[in-house]
Amino acid sequence: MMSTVVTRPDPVAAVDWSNAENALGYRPGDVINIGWHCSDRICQEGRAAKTALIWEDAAGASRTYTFDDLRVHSNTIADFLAGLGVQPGERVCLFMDRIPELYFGFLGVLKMGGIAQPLFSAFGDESLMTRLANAGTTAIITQRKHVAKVRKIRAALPDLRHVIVVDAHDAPLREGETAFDLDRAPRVERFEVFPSTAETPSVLHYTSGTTGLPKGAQHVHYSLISQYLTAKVVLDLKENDIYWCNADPGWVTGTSYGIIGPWSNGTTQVVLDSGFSADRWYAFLAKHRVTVWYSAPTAIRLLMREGAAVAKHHDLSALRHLASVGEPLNAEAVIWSRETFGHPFHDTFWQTETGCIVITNLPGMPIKPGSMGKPFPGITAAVIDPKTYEPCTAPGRVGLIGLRPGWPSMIRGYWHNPDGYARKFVNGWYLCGDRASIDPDGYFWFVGRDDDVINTGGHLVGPFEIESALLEHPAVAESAAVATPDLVNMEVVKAFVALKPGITGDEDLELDIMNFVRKRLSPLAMPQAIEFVTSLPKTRSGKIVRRVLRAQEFGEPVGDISTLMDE
Ligand code: 6R9
Repeated sequence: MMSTVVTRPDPVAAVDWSNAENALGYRPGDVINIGWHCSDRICQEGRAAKTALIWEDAAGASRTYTFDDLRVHSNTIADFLAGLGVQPGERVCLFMDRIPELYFGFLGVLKMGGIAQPLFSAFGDESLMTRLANAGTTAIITQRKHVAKVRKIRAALPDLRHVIVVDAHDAPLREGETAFDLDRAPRVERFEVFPSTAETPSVLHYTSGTTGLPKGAQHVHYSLISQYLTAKVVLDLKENDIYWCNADPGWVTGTSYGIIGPWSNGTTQVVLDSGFSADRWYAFLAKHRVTVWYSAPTAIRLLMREGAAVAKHHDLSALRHLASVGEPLNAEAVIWSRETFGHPFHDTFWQTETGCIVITNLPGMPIKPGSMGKPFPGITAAVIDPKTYEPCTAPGRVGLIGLRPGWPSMIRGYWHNPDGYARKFVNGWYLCGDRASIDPDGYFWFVGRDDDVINTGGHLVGPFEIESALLEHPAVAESAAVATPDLVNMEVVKAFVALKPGITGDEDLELDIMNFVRKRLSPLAMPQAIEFVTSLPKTRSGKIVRRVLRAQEFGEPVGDISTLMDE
């Protein structure tokens, strides 16, 4: 019988992590620093004058930077941080819109040996607070428009010694805040890059699970090996490509494939710091003659909703390779993109924890629309039986996605949470928390998450964080946050709320609660619907059973409810 442990897709059977080590000139024990590899090394290879970044904002302002600019600007920020006394190993949070300083700052933090902690600028003060407190962050680099959120929580963050504002210009700052202006700062041509080695911590990304607050996924500099190779092979990056990854670096896609992957390959990339608009996006693709585009299913569904005709107004003939990540890529989206752009979106599956693409449709591999493809060479993936924790041998059986640990970009732990990390491993497999099946040809088919995490528009939000925020609202006694279906975002947050005695729920209260969560957490975490209930389904030990509510929302069978409390 055919085994459903799949290790190698056919088209690139010769690809191996050692290819990346050789290409990057890395030998075990060498110094390896992502910041240096993405800038200085490219310059040393004779590509200093090559364009690294073309940046544009919502208003149409645009700036272009070479790899030498990347080198010098990241040096300048690294030198500035070191000058403030920020030490190697300390966490430096990047809390900015997608402005050039975010990208240079990311490389600069890594160059001085700090741990880069990127967070979405859309986060409210409570989301920010949770993550800065957990990481014991020393410095935060932000913009004037976001500094108020930092001010609100600063007194509760004793480790936060430096608040750096990149666009203060001559506006007054508060005591303990420091202005940094890249255009005015003396250019630092030479900076002694921190001699990090393979296991030196590099990036800390916060990701949501079912229980507890978000966990800090801790990456190391050696992750570069995986990110370099998967960007080159899966995204098919070539010397003359113009590459666009429309992910924000607050999300792992925006760092692994919005900074490290492309720049370690010396690829020119474009960044659009602006919200979604089909016309704007197509105009951007056309203007810059983008050749490789890495996007996400929700964005693709939004484009589909606008209709193929909008695309026809723009010259998208430069596009040659499309890829997608973050949520299930439905078959219709693959077929639509083939018809509209002449190229199908290639699905890629991975996680904050994996650091790189692990299951994918490689370029040249026949695509089965709706399937995630096969494991990347060097990754051993299987569907694990949830009872025996052995790989399912029968094709088509649904089980848990399991990966054999040990590839370069796998996280080395959750920050200050070794137990949480240990719980992800069973019987020698790292369990992703997702369910899938494998067909007789070895293609993986995503089925759903195996926990209560809500995937809204490709962003994971944890029910615990939302419920904690809900409980702070004066009218709320108890709550459960679950996913409810949505045409564009696939899932959105719905909250079931039991009110305190004497309070009745009405539309005003509903809006008030929604805004309350939006301000504290983020627009994505905000419940799009609130249902007032008198009680919530619970286990006999008093735990709220979200899966019952979720199943109702999706019209699915509720499953075994024999342990639920009879209310
Ligand atoms: C990169 C990233 C990881 C979770 C993952 C799964 C979902 C990601 C997917 C996908 C179906 C795909 N996911 N890619 N589901 N098809 N191609 O998304 O990281 O934010 O940690 O999310 O996202 O549920 O476990 P992260």
